[in-house]
Amino acid sequence: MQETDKIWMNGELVDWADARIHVGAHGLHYGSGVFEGIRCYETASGPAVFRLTDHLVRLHQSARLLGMDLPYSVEELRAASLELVAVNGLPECYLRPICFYGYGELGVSAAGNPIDCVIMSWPWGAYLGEESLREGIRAKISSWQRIGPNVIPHTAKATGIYLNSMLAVTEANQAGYDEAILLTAEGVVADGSGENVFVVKDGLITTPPLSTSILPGITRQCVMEIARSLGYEVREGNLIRTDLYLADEVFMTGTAAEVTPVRSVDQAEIGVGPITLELQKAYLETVRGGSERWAHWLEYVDFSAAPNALGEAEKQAPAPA
Ligand code: PPE
Repeated sequence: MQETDKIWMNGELVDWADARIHVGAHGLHYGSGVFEGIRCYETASGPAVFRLTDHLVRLHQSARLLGMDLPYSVEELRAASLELVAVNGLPECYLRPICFYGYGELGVSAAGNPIDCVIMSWPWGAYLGEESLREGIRAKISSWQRIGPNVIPHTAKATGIYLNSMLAVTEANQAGYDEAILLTAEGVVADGSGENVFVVKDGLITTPPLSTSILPGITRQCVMEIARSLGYEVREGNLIRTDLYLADEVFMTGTAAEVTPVRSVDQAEIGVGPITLELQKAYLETVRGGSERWAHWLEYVDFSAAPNALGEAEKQAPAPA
């Protein structure tokens, strides 16, 4: 990963190399943490973090589901995120807030452990490779099932859940595919290892309902609203694997993946379709401030709060010849 200058850690900005935790941290042993993935985009009015508050509200909800009482409010984490982007001086970056049970007691019960809160920011390009947004990706139905709602609350973006995603994406990659699509124990389509899934058939756009062991994706919700505003009918409904095989178009959404076309699922060739590309274009315009209607989704970074940040970056840039 590309290192940046500072990391926000428990209320302080520390140097990237100094953001350390003890190996006895509870979160390392038991996956007891919650996190977010957020993108900041450069816009005509300066860098803006897309739906920052909504992501931090979800972080708090994830924590509640794990019984974690986060020591920082949404407002405090929001201010910290905006400050971090300004200090690191990157107009386009990915933000990763993570809160986990830290070092104190070891043992499965988290009682007695402090809660550590960290925010990292660094440049993260296209999630599934530069070509993926144009050419689409090849997905494989995973042999690993999505964890059920009574296994771990899937509504929480909890770190431990991602072992399930890691197994699925590793299996898919080893079989030569770009990404995995997971089904639930009942056999309906849930999501990708780090994205929500949509199917287009005869002009109708369908995505699995929130009850289907999925993360309530913020990009999913944006794309549903954008699609409806463009006149498409969007439905939340159960999908089975053959709906993917027979789809006119399949695409995935996520903060990291944005809107990524899926050009094949297993052996079924689907191709990259026009509705997917239309929604991708509308989404990418929206996140970069190109849509008045959704302008309220952008939360602008105040670089004047960290006057040295951009100045330092400029000073390090080679002088023009
Ligand atoms: N499902 C899963 C399992 C998921 O991890 C994500 C985000 C989504 C759906 C889409 O959610 P949203 O970002 O709110 O639209 N996955 C994050 C990447 C995980 C990773 O570290 O890799 C992300 O997109 O930031």
